[in-house]
Amino acid sequence: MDRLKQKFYDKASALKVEIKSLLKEHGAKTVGEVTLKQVFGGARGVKTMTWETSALDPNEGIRFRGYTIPELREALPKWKNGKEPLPEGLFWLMLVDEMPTQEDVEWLADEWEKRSTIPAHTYAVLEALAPDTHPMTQFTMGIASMNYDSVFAKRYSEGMKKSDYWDATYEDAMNLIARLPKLAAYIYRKVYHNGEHIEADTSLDWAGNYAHMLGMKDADFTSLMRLYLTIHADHEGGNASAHTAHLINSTLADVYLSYSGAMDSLAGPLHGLANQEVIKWIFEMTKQLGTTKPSKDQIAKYVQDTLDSGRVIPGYGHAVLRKPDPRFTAQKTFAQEYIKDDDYVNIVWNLFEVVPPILDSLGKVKNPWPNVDAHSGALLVHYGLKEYGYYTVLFGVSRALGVMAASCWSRALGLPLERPKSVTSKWVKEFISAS
Ligand code: CMX
Repeated sequence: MDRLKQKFYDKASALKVEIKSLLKEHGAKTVGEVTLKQVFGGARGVKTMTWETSALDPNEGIRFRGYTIPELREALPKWKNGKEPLPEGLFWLMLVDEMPTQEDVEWLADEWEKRSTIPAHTYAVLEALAPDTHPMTQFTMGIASMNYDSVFAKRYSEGMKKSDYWDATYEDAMNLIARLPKLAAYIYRKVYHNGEHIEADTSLDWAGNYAHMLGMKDADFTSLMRLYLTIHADHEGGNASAHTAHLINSTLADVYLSYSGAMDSLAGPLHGLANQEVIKWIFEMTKQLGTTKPSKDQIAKYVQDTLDSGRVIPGYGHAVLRKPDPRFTAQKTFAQEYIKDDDYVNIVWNLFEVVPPILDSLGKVKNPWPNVDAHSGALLVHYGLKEYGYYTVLFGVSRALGVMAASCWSRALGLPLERPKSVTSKWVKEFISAS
């Protein structure tokens, strides 16, 4: 058994015993009430699952195993002389709740490199699609096609014991994460660079190799990728993509199927696709105004026009957060450190001043502040990755880290099939008259 797998097994076995006795003693305790507003309103705030890898506070934002993003930027191991945290380290932390050493992350980078081969039939699936199929559709189909060699699916069909589910899930999760940069880079080069693919550089880390296979040469872009793939990795379990994976996974479908479903969820404009929508909307603004240096008054009018036309302001608002997203702040800090006077970065910063009071004035928006998607596009454009139809794939590569770690926990803890209750509007009316 490899060192990470052994560590995970020891931790998960201990927690499983603990949860069993905790439920025996306290299983009947109430953790909250559900109002009719929540029943009709997308279950906001209803506690319905456990998710070990991260927790989201409305005011403070995300903590990964107790660490904030600025803390992780300091504490996680770096690559060679790099300044940015390595996603390998975050995966280790999320999976086993221990800060990894330099040696641990180097072992993991090496392990993922060994597991990174994409099956030939997956490339054939991608090549069979209409060439201008959206990159997220290509991504989800590529991922689903790899269920063909799922360790979990194979062992299940051979009669695997329940107590071994975690083992097969760990193998699939490690293989899937290892393959994603190659799959994602293949899609990028196929759609935007005439299929001129770039061989992996096996001496690099997971994020560094991804940047290399995309064809991005600037060392600062590689640093951005290490940070980007770290901060997008997890946002507790209730967000649409993580929750989709959790639901599918609970049927004992393997992680290729559950993660493909998660990516279908991420591809919606109210969730991950917002990162493409933000920069598209900013490009439309600069085109309409005929300048890449719009004044704050011009920006305010453009924002108001967008609202008047019945659309949302992409990159703003959140179902849980009630303050600026620390993932937005981390990207702003990166831009302040690495980038001098970029027109699109300046627009993003001016939007940060202009949008919140306008959204506040509507009197209905619960969170007028920027979310993670408000900033990422301007950074990518700065380094020359301007094909915004691809942006959600980058988000999707990162999100696998949290969702795969959490999937291992779900199987190790033996979490059951998820099956909440629905009611009809007729039931609601009868319930009201009876109460
Ligand atoms: N622009 C305009 N109106 C907004 C808004 C925004 N950015 N955010 C919320 N609102 C509106 C809602 O549409 C809703 O209006 P109606 O009552 O007329 O339907 C009202 O304000 C109340 O919504 P809310 O309770 O504040 O927000 P929700 O929890 O319902 O929705 C979210 C959250 C993210 C879908 C919403 O803020 C939004 O549409 N934002 C823009 C899209 C976006 O950036 N999504 C990315 C989120 C991060 C991610 O998952 O990647």
